[in-house]
Amino acid sequence: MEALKGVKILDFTHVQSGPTCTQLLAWFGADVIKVERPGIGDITRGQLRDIPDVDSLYFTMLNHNKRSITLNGKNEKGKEVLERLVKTCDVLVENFAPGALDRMGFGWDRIQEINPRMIYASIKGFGPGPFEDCKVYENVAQCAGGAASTTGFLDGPPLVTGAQIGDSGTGLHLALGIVTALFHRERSGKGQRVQAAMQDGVLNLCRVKLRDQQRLTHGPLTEYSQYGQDIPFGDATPRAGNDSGGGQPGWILKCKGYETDPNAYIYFITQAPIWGKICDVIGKPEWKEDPEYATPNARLNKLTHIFDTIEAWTKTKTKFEVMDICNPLDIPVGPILSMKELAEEQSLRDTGTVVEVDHPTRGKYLTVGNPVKLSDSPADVKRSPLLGEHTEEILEQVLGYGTDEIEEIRKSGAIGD
Ligand code: CAO
Repeated sequence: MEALKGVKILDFTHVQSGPTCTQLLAWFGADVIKVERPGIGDITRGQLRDIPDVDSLYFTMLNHNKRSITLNGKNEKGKEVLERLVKTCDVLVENFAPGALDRMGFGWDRIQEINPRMIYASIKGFGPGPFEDCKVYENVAQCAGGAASTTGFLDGPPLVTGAQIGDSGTGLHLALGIVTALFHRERSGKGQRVQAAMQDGVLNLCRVKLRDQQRLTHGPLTEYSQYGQDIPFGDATPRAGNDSGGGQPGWILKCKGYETDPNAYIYFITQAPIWGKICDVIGKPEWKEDPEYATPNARLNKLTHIFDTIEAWTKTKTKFEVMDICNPLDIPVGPILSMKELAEEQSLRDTGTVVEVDHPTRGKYLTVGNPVKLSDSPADVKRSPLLGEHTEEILEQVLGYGTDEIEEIRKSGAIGD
């Protein structure tokens, strides 16, 4: 049984952050009704297109399991329909630029008047403060949330990461807020406002870097490579290259074939309890007893030399051979997997994490399925809707409009041609 069966989501989201949230809710079984502008729709339908006149992968991969209704929220008749949707649905989710829904006449006060049980969930770039009116995209959030200043190499510029922690990350945060508010509504009978700012979401994911910021006032960060390299620390958490985040030193090391394969690398962690096994594997058994290497503290100022030595060994093996040798010894290692390798990985297909979907105009494509697995409520990934594919169905079945009324709505231009 679908866990969120019966929950109706009025989905006013677009681009990536909001759609990530409502897609998750749809996978958990909610009925997600995506409202799109007639004739235009979510702007991503037409962005980064790989096939002419076909919804882009950007759109299809973020809007599975939803229904699409076209509706002009600025048209009088459209507003009437929208009001009916607000009355009928449990949750409204939006990630417009600040103030857009208020300008349309559907601010929080109005929503509460129409439906006091409604949960009104929003993503914005920033919370209240100096930047609250700004429009924000992924990389802006990564920069403003502390990720960019702490990513990259010490001697290079700040870096953004390929993981969409600003958009998809904040969508995830919002989804948690929504189900929490739904749980609360079960007991209180009242809806509430749920807000997630992208800056806050990124900072939440960068929590350990704020930890390090405070540790800095008590001395150098000894697990950072720069400590062993005698490079002084400044007054803010520095970029740490590929250093591992915690107290278990790690680094990305070259493997066999790295000269031609950009992903022939492995992440290698020198976890303290298995130090002896590492020494044996890399041919340095003498390091086990040598006081200069035997303890984690003694090793801290030699990490660069230690990883160079381990790399001399990993360079003689493929990343998968390193995995095969190290995993039985409990040495934590992780291959650098390319998107190509992930797309072809059978175990990810078997668990439904990578799914092949069929689309009427695109044909077959791959997507990432629900990464959160519920034992009694498996997610069945269904293709994204075409623009306005369910307009009549929703007007009729969800809102109870009759044929004549639908004709009248159509004539007003509220749902397009
Ligand atoms: N009917 C009528 N009008 C509609 C409509 C509908 N169904 N759907 C959208 N619109 C209107 C909005 O009301 C808005 O009109 P006004 O500006 O007149 O109020 C207009 O379309 C454009 O909305 P927008 O400003 O949100 O869109 P944009 O492309 O200019 O900006 C973005 C995009 C993402 C920068 C902005 O929405 C934003 O900052 N969102 C919050 C943060 C966020 O989620 N960012 C991540 C996006 S993913 O990278």
